[in-house]
Amino acid sequence: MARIFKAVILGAPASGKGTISARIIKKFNFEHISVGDRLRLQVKNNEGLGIEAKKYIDSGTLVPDDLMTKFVSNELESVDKNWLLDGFPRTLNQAHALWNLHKLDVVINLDVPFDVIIDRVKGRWIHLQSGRVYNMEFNAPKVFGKDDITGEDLVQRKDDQPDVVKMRLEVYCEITKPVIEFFRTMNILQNFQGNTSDEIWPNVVNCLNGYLTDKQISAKQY
Ligand code: G5P
Ligand code: MG
Repeated sequence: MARIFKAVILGAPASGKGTISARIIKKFNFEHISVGDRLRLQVKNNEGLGIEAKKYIDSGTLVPDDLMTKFVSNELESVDKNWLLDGFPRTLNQAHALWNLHKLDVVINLDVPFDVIIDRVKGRWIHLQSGRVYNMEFNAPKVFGKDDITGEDLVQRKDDQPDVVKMRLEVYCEITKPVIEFFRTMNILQNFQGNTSDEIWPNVVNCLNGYLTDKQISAKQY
């Protein structure tokens, strides 16, 4: 059996992790595990970690490490194909915990200027059930307020309000940035700079194609 390729995607809030991840899973054979999407669904259903996590998410602060690490290791246990973890780790404790459990192949870091992020986040709408993400200027839904695939309602995230976005960016600078350095010292960090996802995407494809020349790793289109 082919071995499982293990990847993480990092980046500031609204840097395009969900957008680039959706393109990766469309092109390559990965399962996308977006920690934020899975938490939001549990918040909506008032179940599992969602009950405890709601107050942290709404205020733009981080859910405690022990809860998050348990949540993510459980989510990863049932995955039997290449995976792309989005939104974890976000603290050095989480990074060490993940590294102890899984030796990652690559960490994709999206490096997008904060002024670009602040501008684009205002136009974000999401489909809660699937995590599909839209933007009124960049990738608008075909029908305003409706998901392209299911026709269900789109919602705006509470934590996309300007004061909460500011808090999330501060938390990112103080707590998450050291995680990038941690993976740099492990020699698995790939940094992608750009103002748009379209600019970043071809470089991500080249990078993953490089890894996927390894015959052990299966790809959808190759
Ligand atoms: P999340 O859900 O992981 P964030 O803050 O890391 O939240 P977010 O907001 O989901 O990340 P993203 O996925 O990086 O952003 O970005 P995206 O959704 O793809 O793109 C943002 C917007 O820009 C979209 O509208 C998209 O269409 C648009 N866009 C993309 N590219 C372009 C472009 O080129 N041009 C334009 N104009 N627009 C574009 O975490 C949420 C909370 O959960 C908790 C925390 O409370 C966190 O705040 N949490 C954790 N807590 C502790 N530890 C962890 N590991 C945690 N993980 C989650
Ligand atoms: Mg996201």
